[in-house]
Amino acid sequence: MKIENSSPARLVVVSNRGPYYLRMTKQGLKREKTVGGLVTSILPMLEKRGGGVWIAWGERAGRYPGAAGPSPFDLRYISLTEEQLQGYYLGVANNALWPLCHSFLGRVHYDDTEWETYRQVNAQFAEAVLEEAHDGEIVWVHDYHLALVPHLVRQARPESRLLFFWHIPFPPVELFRTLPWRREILEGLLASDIVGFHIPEYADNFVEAAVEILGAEARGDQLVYDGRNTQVLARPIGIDYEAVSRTSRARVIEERARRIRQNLNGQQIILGVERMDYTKGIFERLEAMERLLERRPELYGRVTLIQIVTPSRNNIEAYRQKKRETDEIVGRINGRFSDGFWMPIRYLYRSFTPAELMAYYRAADIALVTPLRDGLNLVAKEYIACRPEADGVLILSEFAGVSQQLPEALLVNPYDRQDMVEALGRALAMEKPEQRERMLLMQKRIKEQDISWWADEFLSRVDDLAAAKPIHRYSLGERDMKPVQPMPLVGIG
Ligand code: GDG
Repeated sequence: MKIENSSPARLVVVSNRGPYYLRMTKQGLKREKTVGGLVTSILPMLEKRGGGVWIAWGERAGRYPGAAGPSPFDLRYISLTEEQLQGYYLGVANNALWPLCHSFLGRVHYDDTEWETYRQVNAQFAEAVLEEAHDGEIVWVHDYHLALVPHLVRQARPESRLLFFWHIPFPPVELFRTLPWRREILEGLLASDIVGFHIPEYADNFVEAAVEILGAEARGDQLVYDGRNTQVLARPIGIDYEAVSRTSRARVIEERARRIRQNLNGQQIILGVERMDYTKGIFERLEAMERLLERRPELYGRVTLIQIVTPSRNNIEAYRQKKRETDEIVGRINGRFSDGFWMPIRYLYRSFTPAELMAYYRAADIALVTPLRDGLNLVAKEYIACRPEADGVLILSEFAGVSQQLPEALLVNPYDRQDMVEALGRALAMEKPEQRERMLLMQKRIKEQDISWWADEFLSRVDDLAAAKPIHRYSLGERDMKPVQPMPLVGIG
């Protein structure tokens, strides 16, 4: 079933960041797409669905029909004060939940005052939801910034149809226990009809936390708590494969890719693309590159790593620190190995347009996607979609959720430099037939499990729940308890 036909219900999407930055110019209001994994997938989903509203934080608060452009949905931007952003976004979301969920316990900072702000801001989002959502509409809340919203909406409007998707890993219960607000977060999420994660490991961690910390009861894929059921579902988010693949074949992108290759005189190109973040393993990857060059002098002048890093969260010290470390190691490696004609690392620290990015994907012989931990990772999927000749090699961290969908990639442990060096060696030497065999399998899967598939996996289920229409809607046994199809992924325990 395609999303277009799956349900007539209008969708209310709620997330911290919206799809566009809006700024006033002499020509009027201009919009510019924001960068990040959530927007990459959710924007085409809402566009395809053809109606709805997206509620998010935005500097220009207000309601924008057509999302201030020709979009088929409206935007509702909520304004937050500097102090609120500090506590809710930089504090709880980025200094507590982000490191905790990526298992970086040493970077975690818990602060009660910031938590108060997080609650306050979640209440503000919930209020906007209550204003925007009408009877029968589906409210789909996204990510760890807004974990309390489902509970707040449910309290005010018990019959709401609520979905929640958690885009980052959900940590093992031993780590999650350290969170002072663990009960509230779990209760917040359990007010949803469905809570979604990318892969079964995160869903299992969540179920374990709900059982151990809240005393919820696990029944199949349902959690029973406080007199109601919540379905827990693992489905990896997709990209708009057809659109990405089609655009990447455009003449202008081909031409740009050709120029990138020409500039590097036919060298083999290795590519890294990410936001500046300590979870993405940029530093470790550069160390692996250094070791490769130490061991293989015959590669001098024959291989270049293009490392694109998009500035992100640079008002947090941990991020500024990572930026300094990255600058230093790039300087060290280039200083050590460059010979005046060749430079092993091209380090591009800025934001690119989607078209520019696609040209890099097309130009690269190898994509090096080696986060230390990543909920899923869309860069790997985009690289695959941008290989019309079905060539190229993907080196992928086993700690990225997407590795479960892509066993044909060269899987590596990003903490193990030797493993990374060996994978680079293998990738540089891989013959075209092997590249093709692996790439075709990956393309098939990522194309099938695209954004429409993913959205439909959730939306059709929430429709089924509504169709069941029990009298006491949330009491056990009255919901549609049909078993969920086994997850169509490979290699999951
Ligand atoms: C979170 C989770 C999960 C990057 N630089 C530029 C740019 N990008 C785009 C990429 C890609 C997106 O940003 C990054 O997505 P990721 O999935 O790799 O990572 P996060 O932003 O951390 O996303 C992640 C995701 O949510 C979805 O659930 O996969 O695990 O952490 O689309 O192409 N885009 C443009 N210019 C850039 O310079 N235009």
